[in-house]
Amino acid sequence: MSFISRGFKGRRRAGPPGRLPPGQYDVGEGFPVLSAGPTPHTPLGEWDFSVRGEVDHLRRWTWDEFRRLPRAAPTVDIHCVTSWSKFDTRWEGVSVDTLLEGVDTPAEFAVAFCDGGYTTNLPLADLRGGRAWVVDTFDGAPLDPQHGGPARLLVPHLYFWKSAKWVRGLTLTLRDEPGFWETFGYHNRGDPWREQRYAGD
Ligand SMILES: Nc1nc2c(c(=O)[nH]1)N[C@H]1C(S)=C(S)[C@@H](COP(=O)(O)O)O[C@H]1N2
Ligand SMILES: [Mo]
Repeated sequence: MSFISRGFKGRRRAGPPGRLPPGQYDVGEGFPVLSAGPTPHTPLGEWDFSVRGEVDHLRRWTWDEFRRLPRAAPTVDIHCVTSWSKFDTRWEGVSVDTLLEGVDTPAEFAVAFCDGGYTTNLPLADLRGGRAWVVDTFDGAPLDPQHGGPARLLVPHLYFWKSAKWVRGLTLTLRDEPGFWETFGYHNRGDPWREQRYAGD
């Protein structure tokens, strides 16, 4: 009965109909910070983004080169495995499709790697097709270091741990290699609509 669940859930909101995956609640205006370690601060002059591994040749962009790539401005809902969701988050950056353009590869998987050592694995198919970005701007302002600035991966159709903060590149791989949380028992793919939170879900 709805009045009972409202009593138990307190201020937790349901959000717009049809947009809240199972077991999630709408965090509203808040934006929690979840980091497994300290926030790295890489000077932009030392920053680069590379696509490496199973590639015909290494792709690498300096910060200035990255900033000159064609830009995209996705507004998306994000879903953290700890059960908060946030609707209509506004980002700007570069589509992963743009970064993979012309890359000749037999790889079917990728590992995103980051300053600080965090990694997360994804099927390349989840990074293609206009569903993944490397973003440097949130809500019209440079991405806060706590939230992954200067740049983070954004893969909103999967749980937010796949959206690697302080991302520095993608290693394309023939075989699927579990990343940081995936090694600690989180689901390998992490589709929030199928509630793939932990291995075996
Ligand atoms: N490099 C790095 N990226 C990361 C993490 C991390 O610890 N290190 N945490 C992940 C998890 S579990 C979540 S829920 C989101 C949190 O992003 P936020 O701090 O911007 O909310 O970042 C993901 N990306
Ligand atoms: Mo998370």
